[in-house]
Amino acid sequence: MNDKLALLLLCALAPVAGALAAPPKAPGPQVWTNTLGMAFVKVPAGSFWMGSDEAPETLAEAFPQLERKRFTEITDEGPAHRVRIGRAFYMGQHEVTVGQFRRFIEASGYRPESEADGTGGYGYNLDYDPATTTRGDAFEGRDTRYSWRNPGFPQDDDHPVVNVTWNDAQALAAWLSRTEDQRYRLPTEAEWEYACRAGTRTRYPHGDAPKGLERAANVFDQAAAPYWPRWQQHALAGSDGYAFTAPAGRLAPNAFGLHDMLGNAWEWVADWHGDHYYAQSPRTDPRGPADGSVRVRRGGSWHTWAFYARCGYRNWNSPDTRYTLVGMRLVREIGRPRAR
Ligand SMILES: [Ca+2]
Ligand SMILES: [Ca+2]
Repeated sequence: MNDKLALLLLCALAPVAGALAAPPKAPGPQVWTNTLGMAFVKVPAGSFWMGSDEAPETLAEAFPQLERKRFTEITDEGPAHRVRIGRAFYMGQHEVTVGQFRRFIEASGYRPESEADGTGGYGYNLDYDPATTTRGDAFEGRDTRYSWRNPGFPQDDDHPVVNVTWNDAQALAAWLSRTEDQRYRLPTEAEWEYACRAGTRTRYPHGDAPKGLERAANVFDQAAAPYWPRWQQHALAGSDGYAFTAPAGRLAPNAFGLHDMLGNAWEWVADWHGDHYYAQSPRTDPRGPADGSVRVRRGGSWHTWAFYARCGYRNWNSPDTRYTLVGMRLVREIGRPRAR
């Protein structure tokens, strides 16, 4: 081989050699996208410790700015117990967004409860004073000015939809199931917590301390505190960059590749709430009490203090509740044909 030919060969091979030498990319989550543009991540079957039974004294030490009674009000988080999730499922990688919800409304003709019942939703209003209302709600409402279309602060199409009810979530899941011939639903409470923890057992996926939460969760932080100066002492020390909702997926994902499980919007789950349910729940695929009056929501929101944005924290509302802080995320089942 003469020198010229050798040089030509070397040049031809160089890009290939370069490509082969490139370090392998870390594998991302396996993502599946549906007709509304919702991304879903496969969450494997497995077991985890659900709930929390930390002593009030321990929590008081960790959250010194909170009154002690707050630590005795959360006995529904215990006992911590081992739960098996019997089959893999697709979990929404993000909360359902405003744009996805709008496409659902336009395609289905569904009227969200806040509009159908004529009472509206809740919204942020700088001039609103909770002291002027009997319920003392933190936000103005119900008011027909507010709905999923308008929570009183600007939202782009990629922000999580709020002011949606548990019943609205059921309607979206049913419509998607019908049009795509799949089985969509809200996650069970156990699936939600399993997905939130993603293999961890600490208060937050990154550990027990609120510090660091700002990298993965849009909560009540230094960006939000100027809007609510009287709650300044409860703001996270760091800044996640958002005073109100953040575009879905802007902050770091957990080990399953899921974004915003904590913070941004509270997420409806399928289960009724039961104060003593964990003491007697089935150890495999629990589905919540057989009946009840309030449905569970999980994960905290853009307005939530760190203590209430733990993976184990449970809150609830009636299924027709719509609020500035509450949204949803869906599950798509794997390998289970839709019931006909
Ligand atoms: Ca924030
Ligand atoms: Ca969330």
